[in-house]
Parts: sequence; C-alpha cells; structure tokens
Amino acid sequence: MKGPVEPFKIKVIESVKIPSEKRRMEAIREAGFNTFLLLSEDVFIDLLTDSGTSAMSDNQWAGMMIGDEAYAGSKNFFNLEKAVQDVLGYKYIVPTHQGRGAEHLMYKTLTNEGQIVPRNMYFTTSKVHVELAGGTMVDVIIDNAHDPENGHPFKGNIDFKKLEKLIEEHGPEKIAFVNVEMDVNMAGGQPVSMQNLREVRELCNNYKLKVIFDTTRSSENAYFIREREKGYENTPIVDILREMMSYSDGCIYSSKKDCLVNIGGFLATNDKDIFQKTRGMVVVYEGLHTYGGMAGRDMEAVARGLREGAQYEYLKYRINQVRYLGELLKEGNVPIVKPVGGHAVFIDALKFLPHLPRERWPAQTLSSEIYADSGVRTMERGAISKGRDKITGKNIFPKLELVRLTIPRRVYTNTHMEYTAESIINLYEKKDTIPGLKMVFEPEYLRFFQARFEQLSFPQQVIYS
Ligand code: P71
Repeated sequence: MKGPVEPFKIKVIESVKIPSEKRRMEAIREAGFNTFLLLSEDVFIDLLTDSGTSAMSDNQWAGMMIGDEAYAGSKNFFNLEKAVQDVLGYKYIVPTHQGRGAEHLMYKTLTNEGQIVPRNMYFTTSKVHVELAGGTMVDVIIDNAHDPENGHPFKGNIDFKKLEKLIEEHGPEKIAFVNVEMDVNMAGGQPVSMQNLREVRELCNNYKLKVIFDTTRSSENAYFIREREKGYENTPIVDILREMMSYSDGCIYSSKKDCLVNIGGFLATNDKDIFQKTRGMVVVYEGLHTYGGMAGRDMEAVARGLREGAQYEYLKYRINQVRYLGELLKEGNVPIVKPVGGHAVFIDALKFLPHLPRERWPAQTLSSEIYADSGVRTMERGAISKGRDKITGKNIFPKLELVRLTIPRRVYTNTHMEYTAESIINLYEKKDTIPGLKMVFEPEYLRFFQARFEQLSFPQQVIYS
C-alpha cells in the first residue's frame, strides 16, 4: 500500500527532531501525563489537533501581504464576503476571531432560557455556548455513531425518530433551532449525507424551525458525499457545498480547519434578522463588523483558503492521507473507529488496553504512552474529556474512550504517517506491559486541558477514588 500523491511541492520547511528516549520520559512526567501540557519543542509529530495547524499556500501568503488594516471597510472583508457567497452561497457574513466567537453570537441570538438544541452529537465549545445562553444540547445522532465497529457510510446523520420525538415531547416552541455538524468531530469525523440534510430541512419546515449548520469541516464532508452518495459522483465540490448550505438558515464556521489558516472564523446566513442581530453583537464582543477580531491579512488568508480547501484534487489527497494512516494501523491489528473519518484516526483505547479499568483512564494512558514511545502527540477523547455529571458529581464513562490522531492539513508527509503507524503497532504488541494512571489534579472546568496524573506500577491497579 502507498500513500496518496501530494498535489503540491514544498517551498518552506520547519525543522523538527525526535527527542531522546530519556527526554521523552522526563517530558511526559513533567507534563503530568497530559499531552496538552507538553511543550511543543518536545514533540516530533504533532497530531493533537487539525485546528489552526495547516500549512498555508504561496497564494495565501501572498494574500497576507495585501492585508488592508483599516479599522473600517477593509477590502479583505469584501474578498472574504465574496468567497463565502461563491463557495457556500450565503448572502451575509459576520467575521469573528475563531469558531467559538461565531458560536457565541449565533447561539446567544437564537436561544432563550430553557430551550433545547438538538444536534448530531455535540462539540465542547458548541455545548458551552448553548448552555451559557440558557439552553440544553440534546444528542439526536443515529445510534451507529456510538459504535466504533459500525461501518455506516454517513455515521454523522441525524436520527429523525429521535428528533421528531423530541419536538413532539417538548413542543416546537421549546426548540431553539436544529443544529447539524458536518463531519462530526466527536464521532470520529463522520459525514452527514445530502439526503439527510434535505430531510432535516423538510422536517424543520413542517415545524417552522430554524436549521443552523456547524460547517467547520464542510468541505471534507462534501468530499465524502461525492465519494459515497449516489448522483454526486461527478458533481463539483462547490456545487455540493452550495446545495448543502441551501438546506440551512445559517452557519458558524471555525476557519482554522477547512479554510487552511492558523486563525479566524465567521458566521454566515441568508436570514436578514439573524444577520442584523449578530452584526449588532459582534461590535461588543469581537470587533467592528468588517474585521470581527481578525486582522485584514487574516481575512484575506481565510478568503483564499476557503476556495483552495474546496478543490477536489486537494481534498482527495487530504482524505486519503488520513485514510492511509488508518489502513496502516488496521493492517497492524490496532483497533480503530470505522470507517476512518475526514480529519483524524481514532484508536479505541478500551480494546487497545482491555486490562485497564475505566478509572485508570485507558485513553489518557494510551496518549501518554504513544508520546513516550515515539514523540507523537495525540489527544484523549473519552472520560477525561467528558467530565463529571453536573448533579451527582460522578465521573461519566462514555461508550467511546478514544485517542485522536488528528492530521494537520498539508503539513506532514506520508512517511510521517508510516513512522506514526509503525510506532503504534510496536506499542500494541507490548500493550500488556502498560500500567494505568491515577488522576492527582482535576480542574473544575474543561479538565482535560490541565488535569495531572501519576503512573501506577503493576500490580497497583486497585481503584481508590
Ligand atoms: C479541535 C477543535 C479545537 C479545540 C476546541 C476545544 C478543545 C480542544 C480543541 C474546534 C471546533 C470544532 C467544531 C466542530 C467548533 C469548534 C470551535 N475544534 N466546532 O477539534 O471542532 O472552533 O476552536 O475555532 O473556536 O481540536 P474554534
């Protein structure tokens, strides 16, 4: 098997080195066995996130040089507005500093105290912004998404029975809006089908509900539609994107992913009322409505990146590089979430380390072991990320206890993928020797960022807490 051919050549490089085994051991200990607390200079291959970690093109860098840093009416804003109109088909846009800025404005505008927001799974920042606005997010994704072995081609789809039941139970006036994420992050980067989006629109029309998309990874989702959905085999990606967006009233977009930039975000809509309200708020929280927290040069990079990120040849390489890593791991019998998603490969830590009890944090353990073994940094996406039950204070143990290997865009070569796979396969062969972790420091909010752990030695696997 070979990795996909890159549709670009490399003009600038950044040196990276593998820290010695001794330094890796020290570094992970100093970081309290939490990969968020590692120093970047101690990392060889950084698969923590695909957010803000892309390599920009010569065309984007050239755009940075024509940044118009006027406080008001920057020409780069109008270039961004035009790119959003051309690629996504929305009329109005409000720029923000990054995705969560857009979530804040959009979700606060549309949510009243006590209302419900159905969504295909959840994302941490999205959930927080709905809750801060007084609402509750409820998961209405299809059951297949919760099963790592299930090979459904559109595992990100909304389950209409769940959605309809929720609307009927509470009444449509209790539903703030219906929220659909593209290429669902927490489910493993799993796409939503065009048919599902079309049917969400029809159902919401019947109840007069607004539909808001989280389009953060929509170009990658569009690629999967072209690859897997009948009738779209030869459709240009931009046409797929415009059809997808036509089924919504608006979107929030973290440009740090599919727009191939290091910072930025926006919301976009065809609804004049949403536009006026969010544009009224952007000046309070982000900046004037023609920059919204971004520099002029950043807006230019987003405008150009949105167009580049929707090119078929680029997406084909991108999706296949992620898949290549997944296939290599599968060949080595490493248990991963199937099918491989758009932005990351997820390892099933419960299957990788079956000898560890949940309260020895298998995914946290595995991410720290991968780093110690190879200098590759990954992210825990399991019980530590999920946190405690707000009422009982007990740890929640979600079905999915995963380690995310997130692939930055246009940054690493296929050889980096091979190195990563080889190290993880070697680790898998000695998995029985891996001891668990004990949490020794736990912050109150978003504990995964700063929690600290100690390594237990065998046979000290007894649960004390
Ligand atoms: C990712 C991130 C960044 C992140 C956020 C929180 C904890 C750890 C890492 C950000 C997203 C996202 C979706 C679907 C909105 C945001 C927020 N993802 N929606 O996966 O995936 O965007 O970071 O630009 O504010 O590592 P923002």
